[in-house]
Amino acid sequence: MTTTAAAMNVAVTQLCGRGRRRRPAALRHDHRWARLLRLAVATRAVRLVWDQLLACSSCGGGGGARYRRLGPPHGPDVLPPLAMDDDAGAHAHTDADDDAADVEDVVGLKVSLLGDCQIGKTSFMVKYVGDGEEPNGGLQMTGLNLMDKTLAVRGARLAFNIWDVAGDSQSADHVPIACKDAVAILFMFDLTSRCTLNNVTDWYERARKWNKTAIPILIGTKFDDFAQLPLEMQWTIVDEARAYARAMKATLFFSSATHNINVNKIFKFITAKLFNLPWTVERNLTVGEPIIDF
Ligand SMILES: Nc1nc2c(ncn2[C@@H]2O[C@H](COP(=O)(O)OP(=O)(O)OP(=O)(O)O)[C@@H](O)[C@H]2O)c(=O)[nH]1
Ligand SMILES: [Mg+2]
Repeated sequence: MTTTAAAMNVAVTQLCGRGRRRRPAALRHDHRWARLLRLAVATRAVRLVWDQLLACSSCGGGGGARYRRLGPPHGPDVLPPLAMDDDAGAHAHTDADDDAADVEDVVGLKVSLLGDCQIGKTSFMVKYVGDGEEPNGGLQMTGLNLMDKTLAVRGARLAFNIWDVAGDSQSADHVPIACKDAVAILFMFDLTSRCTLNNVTDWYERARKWNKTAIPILIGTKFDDFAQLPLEMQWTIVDEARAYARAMKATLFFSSATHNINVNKIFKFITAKLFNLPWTVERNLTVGEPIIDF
């Protein structure tokens, strides 16, 4: 293990240690009961969605199950079957979505994006939600962008509420609100800028103060630029990124918003993991390709 990885381990261990302050038992139980209840409702809704999807894919998209697909036909909006090149065509919520589900059965999933300046967080979010969409939402502040993407299947809807915190120091105040109640936190760094990977430790530490349960995902951005670097350099970064991911107990993805690599897949991974759905992502440890490690 590298010295950096060891240092990261120590940081994470200390962090976890600090996080173990105990609350009164009654409070803990209330909180846990509310979470369990929410999770049970959410799980039922998503299982319904998932069953419909499986039914649909098993009949080749026609016949048996009836559901309305969102966006252009080439887009894998609603948790399509896994394929390595299935990242094309993310689409924003549109008016057409509104009549796709006439039941107000929305499962909201808050996801936070954290990382240094200029590493591609906003580009990643915009790529996922849909090209041409501007960051918006019920809350607009300097340094904080919100976007929603709703996936609809007949009577059920799944809404990703994405909170994108700018990487400058003034925007760090938004970390608590962005992380609280998030189901997943995406810790992002630029694959072509090593210090942005080293700074993930700070982002992780800040985020875990406010949320100890969200699924951690480590994302190396700008894979398209990274792939142009000499292979030895790529090896070094891959090793280091994998060590960070292990220390954070995070799944590691290399992605490119520009080339739409592993953008949709990350959100599908979150959904499958949250609801224990029968969808698994394949590991890819081939240097020169977009790494996926867990
Ligand atoms: N080559 C390449 N450039 C990218 C990619 N994603 C984003 N960029 C570029 O990186 C720069 C920064 O992108 P942003 O999405 O604004 O970065 P950010 O992390 O939101 O930055 P802050 O809001 O300042 O924290 C822009 O010039 C993007 O065009 C990518 O996948 N590949
Ligand atoms: Mg941004």
